Parts: sequence; structure tokens; C-alpha cells
Amino acid sequence: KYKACLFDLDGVLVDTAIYHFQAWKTLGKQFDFELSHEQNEELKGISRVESLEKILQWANYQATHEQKDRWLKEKNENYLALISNMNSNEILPGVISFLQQLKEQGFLIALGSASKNAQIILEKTGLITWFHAIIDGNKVSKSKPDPEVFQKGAEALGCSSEECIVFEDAQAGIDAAKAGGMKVIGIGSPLVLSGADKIISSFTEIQVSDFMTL
Ligand code: B16
Ligand code: MG
Repeated sequence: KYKACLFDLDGVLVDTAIYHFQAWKTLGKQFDFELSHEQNEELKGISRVESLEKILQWANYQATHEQKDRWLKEKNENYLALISNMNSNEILPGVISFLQQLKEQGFLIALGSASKNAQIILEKTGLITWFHAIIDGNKVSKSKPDPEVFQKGAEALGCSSEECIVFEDAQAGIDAAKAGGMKVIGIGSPLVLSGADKIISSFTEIQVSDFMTL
């Protein structure tokens, strides 16, 4: 019954969350703010602009439009520097063999990421060759938990939402998939994630046959 898999990028295929964390931490120094790991969890899956807004709220800092624009640019420059040496070693465990299985079984594969840097990360890691469609932060106007990114992914593959399974590490992404009427497999801990149809801690734990019955 399922024909397509839609993958989030950061935290699902590669662990760029650590780079986002470092880049925001560096930026935070400018307004004396130290981002915690718990706060970083809340930034997963949400857009760059929304992340900055949250951080400024936590820091209790009233920034001007000019400051915000400059800081968004600076954060991305920090981030791009951090990911500049990424390679296939940073693909998370089990991902390639899972993609291989999907390919052998004729599944369509799309990316559904909030990141505007998705394309470059897919290229650097060599993951790009697996994808039939790429929907990233440049192609959506509403960010997760809005279902737009996954709906556009399904549309690009010519599939209905019932035919898609989403793989997500962020609560906002799980909520987005559910809002789009899709089944979703959470990657992470059941202590942090809720509402997924199944939760696994990594792709080493899953076979195609495990989700066909969902
Ligand atoms: P960028 P995903 C998301 O990617 C990240 O989880 C989130 O932390 C980040 O703020 C967002 O991309 C925007 O990223 O600054 O590169 O445009 O998890 O949806 O693949
Ligand atoms: Mg993610």
C-alpha cells in the first residue's frame, strides 16, 4: 500500500543538529546568551527565522530588524563553515542500507526538509543520487508543523498522502506529517517524541517489512 518514503534531513539522514547548535551558540555570544541542549531540541525542524525568534525570546533580547537580518546571515555563515567539510562518513548508521532496500523494492524517495542548505548537504554526502524529489526550505512558505513540505513531496512523486511514510526526528516534523494525513516513523527517543506511528532509535533497527503493516 505504501509507495513512497519522505525523509527529513537534519537528524534523520545526517547529524547536522550539532552544527546548528554550534552555530547558534557562537551567534548567541553577541547578546550574552548560552543556548542549552534542551533548548536546541526545540529548534529541531523549525526554520532559521523562527529559531532566531525563539532564541531572542529566551535571551529576553529586543533586536531591531537590521540586527535580526545580520544575525541570520551570520548564523548561516557560521553553519556553512561548519558543514563545509561534510562527507559520506556523516551519513547516520543504517541509512544507506535502508535506502538500498527501498530502491530494490521500487519505492519512491523524497526529501522534506526545513533547511535552505539541504541541497548542499545532500551533495557533500553523496546522498543526492537516491532522491526522486527534493523539497527544502527554499520551496515552502509554511514551516513544520504545517504539512506543506510533505504534501509538496508527495505531490512531486505523484503519490497520495496515504501512500507515503515520513521519517522524522523532530516533534514539529511528526506533527507536520500527521497534519498531512501521513504515517510517520519517529527517529529518536519515545521520551521526547509523541504522536508517531512507530519510533526507532536508528535505521539499523528497521526493515521495509516492519512498516508495511502500519
Ligand atoms: P537552515 P530538517 C531543519 O532541518 C533543522 O532541523 C533546523 O534545526 C533548522 O533550523 C532548519 O532546518 C533550517 O535550516 O538554516 O539550514 O535553513 O530537520 O527539517 O531537515
Ligand atoms: Mg530533523
